Amino acid sequence: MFCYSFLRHYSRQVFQSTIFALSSGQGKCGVAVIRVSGPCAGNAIKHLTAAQELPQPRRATLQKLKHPHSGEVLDKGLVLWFPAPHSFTGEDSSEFQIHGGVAVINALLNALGLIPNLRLASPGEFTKRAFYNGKLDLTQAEGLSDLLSAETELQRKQAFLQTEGCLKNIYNDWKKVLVSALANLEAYIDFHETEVLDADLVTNTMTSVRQLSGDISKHLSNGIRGERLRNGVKTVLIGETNVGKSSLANILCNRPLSIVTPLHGTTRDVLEATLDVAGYPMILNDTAGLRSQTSDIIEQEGINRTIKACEEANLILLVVDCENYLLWYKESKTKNFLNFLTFYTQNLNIFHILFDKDLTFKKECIIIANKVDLVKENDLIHFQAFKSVISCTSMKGVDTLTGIIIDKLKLLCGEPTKEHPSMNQIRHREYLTLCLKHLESFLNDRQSFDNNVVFMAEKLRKALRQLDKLTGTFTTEQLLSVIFKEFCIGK
Ligand SMILES: Nc1nc2c(ncn2[C@@H]2O[C@H](COP(=O)(O)OP(=O)(O)OP(=O)(O)O)[C@@H](O)[C@H]2O)c(=O)[nH]1
Ligand SMILES: [Mg+2]
Repeated sequence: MFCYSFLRHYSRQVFQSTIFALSSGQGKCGVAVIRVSGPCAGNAIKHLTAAQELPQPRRATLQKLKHPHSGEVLDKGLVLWFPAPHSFTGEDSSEFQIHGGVAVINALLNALGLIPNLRLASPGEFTKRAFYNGKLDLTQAEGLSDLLSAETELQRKQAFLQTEGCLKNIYNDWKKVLVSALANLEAYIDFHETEVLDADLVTNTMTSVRQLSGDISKHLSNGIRGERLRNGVKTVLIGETNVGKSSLANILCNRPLSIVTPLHGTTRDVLEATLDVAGYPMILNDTAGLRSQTSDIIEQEGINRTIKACEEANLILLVVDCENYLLWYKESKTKNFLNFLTFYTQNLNIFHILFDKDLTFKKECIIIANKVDLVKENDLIHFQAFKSVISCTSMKGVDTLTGIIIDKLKLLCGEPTKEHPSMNQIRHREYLTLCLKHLESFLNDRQSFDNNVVFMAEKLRKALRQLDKLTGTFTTEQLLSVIFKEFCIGK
């Protein structure tokens, strides 16, 4: 009968060493938390408090903490005892909440180092132990790492849902589908020549694998949003020289990121700022203004960099000078906005980056007309085609523009939800893509079911293996060290 032995599950591991580290942030603070985990975590409490008995589990008690050799009182703080398996790591653990001064922390860390079998933890070691002890899977561990690095509200939300197991649940459900499909195939292999099997067995198996393959494809294409939310939306300000790109960059950043002068070609480099826009992370680039003719090699290099940034951008803020637009408008016979955009972007040599041949946008783009304060009242009517008409000098239209930017960020990142959590890392994409490849290859073999069924089962096994790698049911020490080294010490 079907053998499940290729599923290598991690059973609870017993580590010999007991590790400790400062788990709260570095530097002076009100309260610092030192965490200890491993077989001697209880001993740590006994050595530092000189008590015979351990405190009641999970109850904070205020105790004097003493040097394990001299008995000198180093500090007074809360002591907590978490016997295994009811702790973060799944091991015996203890926690000391002490005064957050640098010398106090060092004194306690030195004291712990004197206790036999205790050593300082390496980065991510607590979480790694939690993983080995089945407290969390790899996607949850990654979520935890992201939660510690989250800088915006929606990054926090996405990471938190992941620590809660939202991705894990989806991937485990998919694994169940594959395990059951494999069981069907095994039944078919073993019995179809000798016994009467359910007539729908093959059809049902194919249907469930097809459904799964559709779900994974959808998850992969939606995943691009989660990746943007995790990494930040690369947003590039682009346009002719002197149109006010840097002025707008400074407004969006709320600080003088770039130099602004009345001279054309002021900005030479790509300047970058990371912003939190209504909870969405934005990596904003101000760039060198584009013009076709320049003999200045520094400016030319700036322009090359602008083009590169534009190619890599998720969102383009294309800035146009109102007065320049009016000049075009008054001379134009068609007065067609798309004609203007073609003319403008062709002049700047970025038409091919922004537009497909049929004049649809390749990238998300907001077209902004700046310096509206210089436009006469009766000319304002000619700007109706612009979504955003602003003045960086008077701030007119800037709030509306911010709203438009937020809408675009929503579109690009989506909103993380419990029901439809998004994959968000290259690691996820790699394994899911491989999994899908095996499933598609399986589905394409449909015609040769009878002669090929053993071979087909192997394809499902390979697909399942990718999901196992994703959740860490099957993994290598090498991969784990890459994931856990992202963590700080004490987590
Ligand atoms: N009247 C008016 N002047 C503006 C406005 N925005 C910017 N300026 C002025 O336009 C000039 C150019 O502004 P920048 O922000 O340096 O323009 P830029 O597009 O970054 O220019 P480059 O870096 O040379 O490509 C400066 O003198 C700004 O003060 C505006 O809304 N109205
Ligand atoms: Mg500039």
